[in-house]
Amino acid sequence: MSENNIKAVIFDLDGVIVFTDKFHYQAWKQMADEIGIYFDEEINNRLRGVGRMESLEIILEKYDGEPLTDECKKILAAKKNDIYRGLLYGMGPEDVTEEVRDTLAELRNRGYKLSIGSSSKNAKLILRQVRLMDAFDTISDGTNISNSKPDPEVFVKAAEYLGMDCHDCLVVEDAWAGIDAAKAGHMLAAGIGDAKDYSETDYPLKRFSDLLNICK
Ligand code: B16
Ligand code: MG
Repeated sequence: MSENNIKAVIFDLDGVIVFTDKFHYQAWKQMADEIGIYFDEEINNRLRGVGRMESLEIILEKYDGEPLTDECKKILAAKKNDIYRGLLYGMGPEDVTEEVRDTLAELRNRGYKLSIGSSSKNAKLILRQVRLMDAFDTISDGTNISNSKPDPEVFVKAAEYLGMDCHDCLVVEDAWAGIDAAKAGHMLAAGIGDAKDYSETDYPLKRFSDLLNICK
């Protein structure tokens, strides 16, 4: 075990373990085109780590038609999700790098408990597709929370499922909102990708396997 208190590692999924950004983009783009709303990759970047309905609200900032009912918004989100899931079924084990697989296995080998902490309601489908279900002790995802990141709920639930104190958990995130969620949950936060240079990040990761220098 390491010099710090870390006993468990909670991983965000999208942007950390797998990269489904392009599928989110394609699916939202198709939905937006159908109802004539402008959507681009820059707007898509703002959706990282943000829940599905909250993402739709961001996309609708460009909508200037008649106000949409909640029912209508649900239909739009469901349409996007159908397209997105269709794309996820095309994923396979090759969509996870050897570096990620080896690092997860080594962390377990060193005695750390591992969990997923993802906003996605499709997390289990993704993990099944890439054959990573067995790499984690538990999964906390969009199906067991009522509040999206930056609320800490998804990570606090993960700690609870693992039987761990929040102070003993390290969260690994690519989104600023996810780092804020970890800090709000009194956890340490490692940032990769966009979150690497965020001021609230405790441990910047140049690459995924850098985790092995933190969790010794
Ligand atoms: P779904 P993460 C997040 O996953 C994605 O980053 C975000 O773009 C997406 O809107 C959210 O999941 C909800 O996903 O529509 O599949 O429930 O980064 O928290 O693993
Ligand atoms: Mg993410």
